[in-house]
Amino acid sequence: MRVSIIMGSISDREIADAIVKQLKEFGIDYDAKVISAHRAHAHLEEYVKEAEKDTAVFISIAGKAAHLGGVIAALTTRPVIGVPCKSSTLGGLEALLSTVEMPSGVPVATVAINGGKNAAILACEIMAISDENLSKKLKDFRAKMEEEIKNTEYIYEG
Ligand code: RP5
Repeated sequence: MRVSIIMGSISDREIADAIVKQLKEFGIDYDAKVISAHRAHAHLEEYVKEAEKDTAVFISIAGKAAHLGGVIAALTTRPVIGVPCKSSTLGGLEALLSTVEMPSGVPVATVAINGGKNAAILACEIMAISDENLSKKLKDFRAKMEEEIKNTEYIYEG
């Protein structure tokens, strides 16, 4: 099983890059596509229906009127993680609210604005429920973070 990443526009590619980087570190297979919910809705439906056969988790990346995560969630019962993107106009708050405020019944698990890395980690955590190998990788990942924090020194340079 893999993670399917769908971005609303190629302009979201930096967030996709952060997700792919983290998934690769965990050794998780992925697929990444650009499919806008409003510019290509028929293609989105076709893609999600086909992709869900091999997909454990979908990650949507969208900015502005960010309905992509909600539309994907409407088309599948696989978990959907939404990454709201920062915009030059409203700073991403609009995308955060559009993504997180799903009406009851069809959830989108929403991470922080531009939170691609956390989206990948959360996808890994979901997949690790039934995968001992992934579970161990997550524990090692946390231990490494803790070690880095312990080794971080503060030196006053004033
Ligand atoms: C959303 O609108 C995309 O996800 C992107 O974040 C934003 C701007 O898209 P472009 O106009 O750059 O294609 O649909």
